[in-house]
Amino acid sequence: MGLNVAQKLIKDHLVSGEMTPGSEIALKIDQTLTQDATGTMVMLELEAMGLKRAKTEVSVQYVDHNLLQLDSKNPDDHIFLRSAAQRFGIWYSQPGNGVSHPVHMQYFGKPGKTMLGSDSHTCASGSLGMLAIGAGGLEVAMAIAGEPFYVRMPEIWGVKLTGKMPDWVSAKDVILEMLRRYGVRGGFGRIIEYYGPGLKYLSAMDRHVIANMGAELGATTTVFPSDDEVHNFLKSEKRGEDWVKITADDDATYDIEDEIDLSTLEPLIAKPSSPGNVVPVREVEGEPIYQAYIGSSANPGYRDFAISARMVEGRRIADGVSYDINPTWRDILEDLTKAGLLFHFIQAGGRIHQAGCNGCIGMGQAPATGRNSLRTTPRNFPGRSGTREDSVFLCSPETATASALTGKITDPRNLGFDYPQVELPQREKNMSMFLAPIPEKDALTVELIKGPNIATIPAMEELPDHMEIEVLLKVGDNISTDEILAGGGKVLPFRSNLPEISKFAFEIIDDTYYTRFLQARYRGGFAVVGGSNYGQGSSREHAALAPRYLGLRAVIVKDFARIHWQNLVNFGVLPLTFKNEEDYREIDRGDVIVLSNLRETIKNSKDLTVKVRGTDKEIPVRHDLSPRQIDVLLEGGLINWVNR
Ligand code: MIC
Repeated sequence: MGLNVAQKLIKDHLVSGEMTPGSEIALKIDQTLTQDATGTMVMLELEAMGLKRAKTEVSVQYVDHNLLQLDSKNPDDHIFLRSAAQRFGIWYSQPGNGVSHPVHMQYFGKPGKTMLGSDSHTCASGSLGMLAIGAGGLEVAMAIAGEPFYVRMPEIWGVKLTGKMPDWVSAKDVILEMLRRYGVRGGFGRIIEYYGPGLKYLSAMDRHVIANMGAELGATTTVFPSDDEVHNFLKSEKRGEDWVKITADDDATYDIEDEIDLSTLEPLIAKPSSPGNVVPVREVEGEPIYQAYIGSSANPGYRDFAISARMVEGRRIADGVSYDINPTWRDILEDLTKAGLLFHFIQAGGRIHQAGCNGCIGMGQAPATGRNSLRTTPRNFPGRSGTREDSVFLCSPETATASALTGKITDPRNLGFDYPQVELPQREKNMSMFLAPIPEKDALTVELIKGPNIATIPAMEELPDHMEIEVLLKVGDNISTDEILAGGGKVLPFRSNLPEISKFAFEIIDDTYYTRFLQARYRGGFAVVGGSNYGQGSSREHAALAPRYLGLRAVIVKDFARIHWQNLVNFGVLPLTFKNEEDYREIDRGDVIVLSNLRETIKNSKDLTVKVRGTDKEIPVRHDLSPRQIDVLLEGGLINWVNR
């Protein structure tokens, strides 16, 4: 039987396991991507493993998240990362070069290759016919060291695209349509593969928009075929020789079949505070806005900026609106400047920011309390913008810019002028802001330069056989890692300092937690109980590591998001799910739960019983760990496991 694109990519990289959905497979990893907010930990982990040199074909360390230099912490991290990249044979992309995902696609992405990245939006490179997956930093460190990546074989969800998008509708509306239909857990355990005649109207960068936000559907990744459009893209980047054709066989099938007729789409918008809260723009039209924000890895391309620039050309942004222009990468700034388009933004009253992640992860540009902010970014989880009481909507550049012009949420079709046409520029290849790896003999003598804020990861003890721990926190559905451990200007500078960053654990939910966690730590730790899709969003391993450092030993939920579940295991936290979802009601905050004979039980069975002390409640729960993960957990986490 013929294979689809995802199956071909997996088959070519399969190290062990069966390609049967649900069973654990191991994949050879060709490329890695790390960014500064997760990369400092990765480099410390490589140091702890005693790695001599990266074993991948290409590994790149980007600096794009922590660009606010309020004091020496972030610049110290940049210098550390630069030294570590040189030490381990990794490319280094300097601050100012731009957001990892589009930059990687432009300079390093290759059809047919696998990539593991310590950022959940790594999947964006699926736009080129790569198998690109987001994971926790420790797993990326393992991949850099040449180890395979373990993941459950996903189901392949084929989405056939037909028709052509109408004017004022663009790629962002396609992924918002997927989120409207299926919500933030719709892609769990799946790879989304787009195919069909509609593809010819989607440029490689449009596909990046769609692949990027597959993360918001909870998908393992997204893939597109490597077709003529990908070839054209690589040729325009002067890398035509890197192209190989990868398309689904004629008789290929999918585990799940689906279709979107692009011609029926209209401008869509995700309301606060979930990317899954999608409605047509016309339903919320007229609401006053405070901010319109352009850029981020979710709308990074030249087209996205150029269309917005043409829309504001010769016009003024509405009074009182902050129109924030975040040119995702340096080349975009060059191209917009050469084409004279930057001028239109400036003249219309736009605020120009540097190339990087910026306000997407709360590093500046926070909106005013309760005021509506329209963003082309991928996420609007509560508080992620940096403002606790925020009201963030996600939409296309067309909708954000239309709303900036009128001062209220506006369906761009109602602006009353024609849809601007955009020509893609001829660009020069400019790698001047990359530092290439140096030869191994020189690299081995490079010293790691650690500023005072860079702390070594403390040792973690193995899984105890008996736990009697208090449930300190009970949360509902869809808790994101932004709520477990926030980003933003206050917290991100501590990404390389676990004791300090742990002070912010769950702070967005309740800022009294830190002291209560510390007290619980001395009583043997604590547990968290949650609803469905626990830990959705970012790949940040700090969201597992910081609570673990404070004494988190078990999390019991209805179900987990993929990357966070894996991160919990990697740092020795027992992830359990209720066998009967209604039992979520049976455990309350303040209850002390008892887990006995744990080490033997998890080895021999998937089923466990949680007792609630002082009651006769016995609650059946499950773990879904592979034998390898059980070993890791018994050791107290992946670092201990690797060391032993
Ligand atoms: C995000 O979009 O949430 C981030 C910030 O890029 C994260 C990575 C991080 O927390 O460092 C992600 O997506 O994994």
